[in-house]
Amino acid sequence: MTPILYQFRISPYCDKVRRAMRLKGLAWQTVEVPIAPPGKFKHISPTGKFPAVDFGGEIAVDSTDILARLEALVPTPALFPADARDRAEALILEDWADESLYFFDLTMRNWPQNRMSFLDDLLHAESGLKRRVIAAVTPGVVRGQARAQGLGRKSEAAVVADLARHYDALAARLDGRDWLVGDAISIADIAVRAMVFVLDRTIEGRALTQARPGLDAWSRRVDAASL
Ligand SMILES: N[C@@H](CCC(=O)N[C@@H](CS)C(=O)NCC(=O)O)C(=O)O
Repeated sequence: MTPILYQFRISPYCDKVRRAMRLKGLAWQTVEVPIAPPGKFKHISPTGKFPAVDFGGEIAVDSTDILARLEALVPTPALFPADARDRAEALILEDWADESLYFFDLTMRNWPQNRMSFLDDLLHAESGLKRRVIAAVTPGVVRGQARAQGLGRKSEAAVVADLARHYDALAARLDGRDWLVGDAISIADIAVRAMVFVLDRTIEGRALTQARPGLDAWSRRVDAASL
């Protein structure tokens, strides 16, 4: 059985799933979900959110649930630490990446100075009129999502200061150790790296990573294991 990943290539949650599958040495097939019109794969993901993975007819949606399924399918190398306290920490960090860092991605990639690379990544499979229409509509839609969450109401300087604080916390946690939790790569490293990876595609995010050698070295370490 070869799992089928339904993805938006640009999505850090989809990157997280790809990294987990590579780490576990799994082969998979990819179906790229079109940005528009929405709903084409509603039978796969009723919420319209991706990633979704078809495991031989059983569909898993949500990257956290998908990683749990992958862990059951291929237990080693383990992504969920065996020690209960480490596992709890890893899951908290994973959720922080998914539910907090993600909104820095959504907010910062839509800033005018970063928008060109954002739209290029988002629309890699689109051309012609469809590409122009989605490119025209997307900034307003994404701005609305960022404002609804709250980060999008802050000044650029305040957002960068918030992210710098988060990166300082990551750098401090990584001081003297290779991985975020315990002594092996885990779901925490995969989830956080997937977000840092897209944030590195913003001018401000890249500068923040480069100013923290420990964070930069960890990024390369996670990539070597999962890219
Ligand atoms: N909690 C979900 C989040 C997935 C998610 O929000 N994916 C975005 C792409 S980055 C999406 O599908 N957005 C489409 C939509 O909201 O309609 C996970 O971990 O998989």
